[in-house]
Amino acid sequence: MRDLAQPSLEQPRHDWTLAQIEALFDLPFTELVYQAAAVHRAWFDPAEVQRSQLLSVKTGGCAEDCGYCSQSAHFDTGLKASRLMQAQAVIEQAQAAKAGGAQRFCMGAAWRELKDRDLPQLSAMISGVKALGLETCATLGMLTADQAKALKSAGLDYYNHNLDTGPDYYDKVITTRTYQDRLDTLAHVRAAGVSVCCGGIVGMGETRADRAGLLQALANLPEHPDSLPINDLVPIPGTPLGDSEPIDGLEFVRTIAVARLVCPKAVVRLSAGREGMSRELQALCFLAGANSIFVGNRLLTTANPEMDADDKLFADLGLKPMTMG
Ligand code: SAM
Ligand code: DTB
Ligand code: SF4
Repeated sequence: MRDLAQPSLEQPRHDWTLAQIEALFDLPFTELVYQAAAVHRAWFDPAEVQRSQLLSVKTGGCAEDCGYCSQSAHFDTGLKASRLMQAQAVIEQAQAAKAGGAQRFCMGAAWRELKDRDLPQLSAMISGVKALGLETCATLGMLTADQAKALKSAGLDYYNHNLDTGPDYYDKVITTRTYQDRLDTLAHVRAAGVSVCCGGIVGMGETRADRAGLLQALANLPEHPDSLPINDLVPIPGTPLGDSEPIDGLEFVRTIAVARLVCPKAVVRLSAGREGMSRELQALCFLAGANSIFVGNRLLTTANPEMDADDKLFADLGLKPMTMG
């Protein structure tokens, strides 16, 4: 009989080697999914899926050159840029998201970094959303230690800041900020006591080794991310990655499964890209350990499945919203 690696149901580890993570990717598909499902069940109720909803509170005109992004000022994507929304308008959208069944509301801004002058408006937004009884999340670019503390005081529960890809592929995708810049922001977020939401994107032309590198970087952070989004690239015409070859669905499921194995206690989000996925592929992702999605028919600037379709998917799969801790 072959010697297959056994699922680790022990405490999370932070000393993963690239070879160990690549060996997980190389497992026979059903073995990998079986192991990931076992680890998923050790830490979570596998029937529960967390539901987050996004709102772009400041769209487009971004100084960064992230090669996948509709919002970068470096590429002509036809997107109309807009200013930071008023807190009250955001709170109204959050109310609607809550009524639709979202548990967490994530406010995204197309910024390279947060500017102190915008803090009062953002703080009003965050505290207003929190007061509705929603978990709050924001993704605003790079933060200083003091800015992270100010957001925490305003009532921020989660901060999303992705590593995006493995360290070796990173400079093929983004040249205007470094991997270390991202790690520094994550450290400030963690130090401020804000939960970390950090993951990446696949389907950008990276190799399996690059995907393993991303998951290694995430697993070897001082603490595993609380939320771990895996985005399937939504190709945007006009961006350098707009014509990328889509990732094979089974390879996407493998990525979810390995994320579950190396960060066993993280809430793994089947994030951007669901609009292009079959129900069956999404079901495989849930089996492989994904336990969060974005709900609502819009992500930041691109489409997401209609709420009705997701409600039906949940009903057909016997899934229910995650009970908040
Ligand atoms: N500007 C901030 C930043 O980059 O940190 C926050 C917003 S940014 C849009 C948040 C994340 O969305 C990116 O790090 C990336 O992982 C993901 N993302 C952006 N465009 C995407 C696309 N076309 N397909 C998949 N994921 C995407
Ligand atoms: C994350 O990892 N994915 C979300 C959220 N964090 C901010 C963003 C997905 C964006 C997809 C492309 C768009 O709608 O512009
Ligand atoms: Fe700007 Fe964020 Fe888009 Fe990069 S991903 S271009 S930082 S909005």
